[in-house]
Amino acid sequence: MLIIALLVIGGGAYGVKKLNDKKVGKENQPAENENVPGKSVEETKKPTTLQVKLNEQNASGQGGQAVLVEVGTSTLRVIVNLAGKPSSVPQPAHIHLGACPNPGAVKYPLTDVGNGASQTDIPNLTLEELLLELPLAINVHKSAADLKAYVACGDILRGDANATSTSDAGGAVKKETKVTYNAQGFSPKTVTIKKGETVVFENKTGKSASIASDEHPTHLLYPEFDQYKTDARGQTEFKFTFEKAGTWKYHDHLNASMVGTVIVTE
Ligand SMILES: [Cu+2]
Repeated sequence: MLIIALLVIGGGAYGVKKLNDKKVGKENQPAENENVPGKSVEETKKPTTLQVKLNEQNASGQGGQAVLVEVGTSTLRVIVNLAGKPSSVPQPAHIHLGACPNPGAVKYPLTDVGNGASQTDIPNLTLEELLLELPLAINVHKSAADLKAYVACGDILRGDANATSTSDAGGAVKKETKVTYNAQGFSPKTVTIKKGETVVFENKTGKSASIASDEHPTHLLYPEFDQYKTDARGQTEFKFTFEKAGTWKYHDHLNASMVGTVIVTE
């Protein structure tokens, strides 16, 4: 409830709807949306709020979430809330370059997390500007003395508002082919589809994975075919629509010996 209250103060109706679709969303839904089926007007607006799921690292018991919300005209407020065991020692937190679980250099320092929560105002930064700097991840460290131990990490991903741009405006159902990825590898290892069709990669390894076009690590054979660069980054399901005919080898970027092939015919 604290987060919701902060959002109402700082973020406006968009964030509240996204955060709390079930309950608060209805009250905040503008009346003019009533006759718009499916996609609401809000989704075409510039997002001013974004949620980031913070996944527990190293069995810390401290998963949680961060909310990024624009306040005023050019300040980005980052609110971190960790559930579970709050730590009594200050826990350094940063927005890092790169992605979980091993993000790179610090891009924006955040206020230390104390008793599971912190709030930081980053001046002269809008959410839109931040999203131009992806990939970024929010990382919380165990303590100043033990910076190398991570307790929570979350990739900053574009929100649903952007994801809807990939949906088919005509409403036509396109054919989807499923590839399951488990400890043994991709199955089926080779699939053949027609140009314009979609492959759904489902990660059932229980580990992080990121599907990418060969060759590792540059992924230049089909640069767009790279989960890391899409809204599905960090998700267990990655859908990709192949618009280029050819034989496209791919791999799990986080475990590059796992490979498969998608053959796309005209
Ligand atoms: Cu790779």
